[in-house]
Amino acid sequence: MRTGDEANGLRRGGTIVVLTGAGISKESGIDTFRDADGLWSKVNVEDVATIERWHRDKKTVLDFSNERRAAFRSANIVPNAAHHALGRLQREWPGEVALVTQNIDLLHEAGGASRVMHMHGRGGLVRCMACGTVRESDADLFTHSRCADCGAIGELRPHIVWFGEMPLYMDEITAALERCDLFVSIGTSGTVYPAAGFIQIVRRRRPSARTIELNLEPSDGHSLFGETIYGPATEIVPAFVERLLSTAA
Ligand code: BJW
Repeated sequence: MRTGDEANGLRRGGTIVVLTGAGISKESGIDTFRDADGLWSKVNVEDVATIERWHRDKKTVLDFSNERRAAFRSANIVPNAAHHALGRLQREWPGEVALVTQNIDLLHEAGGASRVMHMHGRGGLVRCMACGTVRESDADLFTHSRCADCGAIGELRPHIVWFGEMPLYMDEITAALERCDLFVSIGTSGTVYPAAGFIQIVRRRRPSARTIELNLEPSDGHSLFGETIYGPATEIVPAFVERLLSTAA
């Protein structure tokens, strides 16, 4: 493990981009995808999370998302110390903190973050594939569900990004990466693009930026980061934020 103090030297008021993944919500009780006990060890990703599958077999895809919604509802899921620390960072850092998450849960918001870019969509929203309308809804979806806006039947889906679809906010995220002074990646395995390529964008387009990975263990792209810190998010993220804010004080 490489350690250091990348936070030191970051100019006061500089731009920070934080990318989070499933690992930050693990200690809140939400399974990751690719850990040994993760979601993809229980279900085949090709069966439930690709746009091709949606077009071939909507029922299977909708049943899976209904089950996930039910599991989220029944569990007492609350933000953990890492979410709260990032909320604090957004409030107290004397510059921009662009918070980008691959997660569909709303734990960053519940932890006090005011603006979150959910690049893989988020729970609590449905989208009509026929008219494109996005609406707040936590209701289960079925192949006979009808769009309240255009009347199409069987076109409503969760507003999340499946494999083969374009993630959201890409222009805004790319612009933030190209001007950032610090890029922090937290709790992501670095296997899913385009998020996995953000570190390369920063290295290429913003070579002066500090880069740091915080994760339970080295991600696929760990060697591309200038600094790495490993441990549970609830321990290492609050400590990192504390250090960053005291540097800026
Ligand atoms: C802890 C911890 C603790 C544990 N504390 N840490 C061939 C080559 C390259 C790319 C492709 C390719 N073929 C296809 C592609 C593209 C494809 C892709 O990347 N595939 C790869 C798998 C090969 N990507 C796409 O299709 C994306 N779209 C796209 O690329 O559009 C084209 C485009 C081109 C150019 C620019 C822009 C766009 C769409 C991806 C959609 C992903 N969707 C999902 C949704 C699932 C559905 C659902 O939620 O119900 O998003 S899949 C899933 O993976 C989910 C996650 O957001 C995403 C990332 O996972 P994440 O967050 O990294 O989780 P894990 O489980 O992998 O890792 C957790 C980490 O936490 C681990 O490292 C642990 O160690 C750690 N951890 N406990 C701290 N307590």
